[in-house]
Formats: sequence, structure tokens, C-alpha cells
Amino acid sequence: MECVFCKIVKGELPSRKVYESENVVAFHDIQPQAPVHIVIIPKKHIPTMNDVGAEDDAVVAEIFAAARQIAAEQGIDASGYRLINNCNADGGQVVYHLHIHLLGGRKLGALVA
Ligand code: DGP
Repeated sequence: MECVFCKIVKGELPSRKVYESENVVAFHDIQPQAPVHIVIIPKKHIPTMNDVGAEDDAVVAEIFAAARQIAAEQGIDASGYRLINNCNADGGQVVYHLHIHLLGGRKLGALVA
């Protein structure tokens, strides 16, 4: 079965996009854990953080630039936000297409397991 995030990239699955460029897309998470919960992904299928290579430096930098831009657009840059990457089973990864969660809009709890 094809990766759900690749389907979103191709427009085969609907999503509420907030950012799109040649190499990166960001959209609202389907199961939001905070008032602002956006997933930022490379369009390229990279399964996990472990699979990021030196050739991906530019796209990783763009993901962080997109996070800063989106946080400002969502009005949470000053109040604060959290960026999370879940890697593999123990990290709680469910979708095996690299993504960063951008969470904010409320006071987030301590980062504990
Ligand atoms: P993770 O555990 O880091 O792999 O989180 C995957 C996230 O992806 C989870 O918060 C729910 C979200 N998600 C899964 N399927 C879809 C989908 O089809 N659309 C959207 N917008 N989000 C999805």
C-alpha cells in the first residue's frame, strides 16, 4: 500500500495545506493534539529520520524555515511552540514518511514519555 503522505503530496488524498513549495508541504494533522497541529514533510519519500542523507540538507533546512514561517502565520511564534519528530517504533512513529509535528496554541506539557 502506498504511503499516505505520498498520496497527500500527489493530491490523491485531501489535506488542509498551509504551505507548499517545490520540495516541502505542510498540512493540518488529522488528529490534532493542540489548537495548532501541523505536519511538515519533504515531498521526497524519506521513511525515517535515520534515512536522511547529506543530499537532503537543503530540504531539512527548508522544513525548519517552513516551521518558522507557519508558526508566525498561525500567530504562535511569540507564545511558543514545539517541533517533534517521532522515529521508528519506540519513538511512536506511525506514518513512515519523514515529518515534523508543529504544535502550539496552548501551554504544552512537559516532554516526558
Ligand atoms: P507519527 O506518530 O509521528 O507518525 O504521526 C503521524 C501523524 O500523521 C498523526 O498525528 C496523524 C497524522 N495523519 C495520519 N494520516 C493522516 C492523513 O491522512 N491526513 C492527515 N492530515 N494527517 C494524517
